[in-house]
Amino acid sequence: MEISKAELASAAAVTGGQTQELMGAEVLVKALQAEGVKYVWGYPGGAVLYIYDAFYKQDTIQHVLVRHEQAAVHAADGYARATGDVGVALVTSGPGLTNAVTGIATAYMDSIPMVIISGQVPTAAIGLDAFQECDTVGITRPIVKHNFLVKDPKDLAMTMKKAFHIARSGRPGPVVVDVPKDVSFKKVSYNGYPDKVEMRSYNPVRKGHGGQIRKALQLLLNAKRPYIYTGGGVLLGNATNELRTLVDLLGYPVTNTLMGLGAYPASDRKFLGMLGMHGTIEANNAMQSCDVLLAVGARFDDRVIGNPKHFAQNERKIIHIDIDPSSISKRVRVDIPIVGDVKDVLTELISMIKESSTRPDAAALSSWWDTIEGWRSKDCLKYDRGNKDVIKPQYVVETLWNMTKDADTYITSDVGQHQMWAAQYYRFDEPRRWINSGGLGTMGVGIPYAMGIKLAKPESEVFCITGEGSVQMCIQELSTCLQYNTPIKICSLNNRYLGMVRQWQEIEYSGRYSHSYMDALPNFVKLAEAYGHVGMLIERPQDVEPALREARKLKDRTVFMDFRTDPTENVFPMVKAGMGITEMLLGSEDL
Ligand SMILES: Cc1cc2nc3c(=O)[nH]c(=O)nc-3n(C[C@H](O)[C@H](O)[C@H](O)COP(=O)(O)OP(=O)(O)OC[C@H]3O[C@@H](n4cnc5c(N)ncnc54)[C@H](O)[C@@H]3O)c2cc1C
Ligand SMILES: Cc1ncc(C[n+]2csc(CCOP(=O)(O)OP(=O)(O)O)c2C)c(N)n1
Ligand SMILES: [Mg+2]
Repeated sequence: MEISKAELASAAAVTGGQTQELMGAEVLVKALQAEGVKYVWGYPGGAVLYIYDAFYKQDTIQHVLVRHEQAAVHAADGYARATGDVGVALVTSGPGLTNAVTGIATAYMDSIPMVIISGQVPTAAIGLDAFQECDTVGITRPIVKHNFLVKDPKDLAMTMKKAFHIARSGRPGPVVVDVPKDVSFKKVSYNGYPDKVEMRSYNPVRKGHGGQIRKALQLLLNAKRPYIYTGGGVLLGNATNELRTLVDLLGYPVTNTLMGLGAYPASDRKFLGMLGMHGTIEANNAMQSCDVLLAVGARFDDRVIGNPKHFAQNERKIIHIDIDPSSISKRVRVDIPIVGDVKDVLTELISMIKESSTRPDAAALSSWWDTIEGWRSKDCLKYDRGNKDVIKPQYVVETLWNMTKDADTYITSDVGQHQMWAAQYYRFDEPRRWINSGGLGTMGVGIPYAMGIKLAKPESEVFCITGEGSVQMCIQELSTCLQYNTPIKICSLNNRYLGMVRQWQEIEYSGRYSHSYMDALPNFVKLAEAYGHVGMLIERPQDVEPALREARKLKDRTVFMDFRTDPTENVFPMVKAGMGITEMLLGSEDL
């Protein structure tokens, strides 16, 4: 549903500048309208019925009725990741909220801006074990950027203003607004939505310290083996252009974390691929061997640095740009911290480089690049491409990439081996096109992410790369896809195993495959058809490309492609638990 600005303004404003007597629920909806919210994913229940009633009386916000609250939060989260806007979900009290918890934690771990509105029992009943009561503020406290329990409808408008501000500013994150039933029912004088918000205790820094940036510049320009390590913060801060300019000016090698893929174009030669547990040799070796590391919006996750003792063995100077001071020196000691917004800081750094007469040491850089090319020549992502007997999972992803690289495409994934193959073999050149759960690693996000994005981007092609394990965790949303006409393409790399678990059991638990195999799986083709969609079974390598081509032709249909892939394929490179990031297993011969 497209909403004109005029409609929105009139929806959110008070008629003729007059005070209106409104129910709390109506104030809430006006707040959402004033924030420019277009979509809300939710599920009704007793505690939110006044809010649902207020939704019934408006037509600028489209509400999407999901089939499970977890999916409501994931869908809103996927929308937020793809668009940069705040995602909004609405759930009822008690089980509605507890079902939403996984979605909230998922968004929190990846710093995604969201507002989750939950119903609560009436204020007088709080603490009395009332029907469908749970301590929402207590339950969600460790997994939100902030949460509010609104006790008076007079506070609703300002609370919503604060919630959106907190969610999207600084290091983004989910904010829960818990609304007791009487607060949504009571009438209150409404004077319009606040246009300003001030919180003395919350003032995230945007501009980096000039002196620190200057020190960083000196280190960077004098480096012999420089490396730029970038993460999700570049995407969250919409700073891909600045990153590109910086890399072009310096000519230094660059890597992305799993969360940062697309922050720098994967097809550019200066990109060394993803680093970390399943990163490339060149990306991991450069991390270990560099003498100056510029970390940009990346948080030195344990999947990235491997064994911290091994990481610390090589001396390097570290510059860390991050908007959240608590990210700095959390896992590794940093030499030059720069707290600020990545876009602001990179802009300043770029202008200092342009003004400076010093240039990178060309001879040292050229020798560094020679070393890197040596690592790259090992071609660590090679696999049995020509296999005619069994579908290699990498081949499905690579074929999809070849077919869609020039198209307007979004790729979501679930969690497991398929996620890593998607990250390694789909080469993302643009920001916000790769949507996955990195920090919490939540199986089940793939379909809700895809349907959330497709609603907002109806002209784009949205693919969900999943596994037969993960896809069953939110499969009920196929029903939502039909109702709201969000035709997505699901590529299930069905290896008949909880493959990532099986891989760990093979490598770390001497092949004791404890409960990583499902003896009974549904017929996914029939299941897709039962939900009103198209199902395809693909069993031979030569059928992969035709199936993808046919699915893409079915523009208006959701298509479930059940690719029967090699059940024992493993993800390589792999850094085993406790090992250093350069101690990689490169293939089954290393096992
Ligand atoms: C099965 C599996 C395997 C995985 N394997 C790997 C792997 O091999 N390699 C890998 O990289 N990851 C891997 N991960 C993901 C990993 O767990 C982490 O989620 C990921 O490494 C974190 O990425 P990041 O450092 O970019 O941080 P993010 O979680 O994206 O954090 C972003 C950082 O940027 C900061 N920030 C936010 N906004 C701004 C702004 N405007 N300006 C400045 N700073 C900002 C934040 O404060 C934060 O510190 C795997 C996950 C799973 C589930
Ligand atoms: C909700 C949840 N439960 C358990 C896990 C642990 N886990 C990580 S990957 C994985 C297996 C995923 O299997 P599948 O979806 O078939 O993907 P594959 O690894 O086979 O590609 C499991 C169980 C998780 N990440 N999320
Ligand atoms: Mg599987």
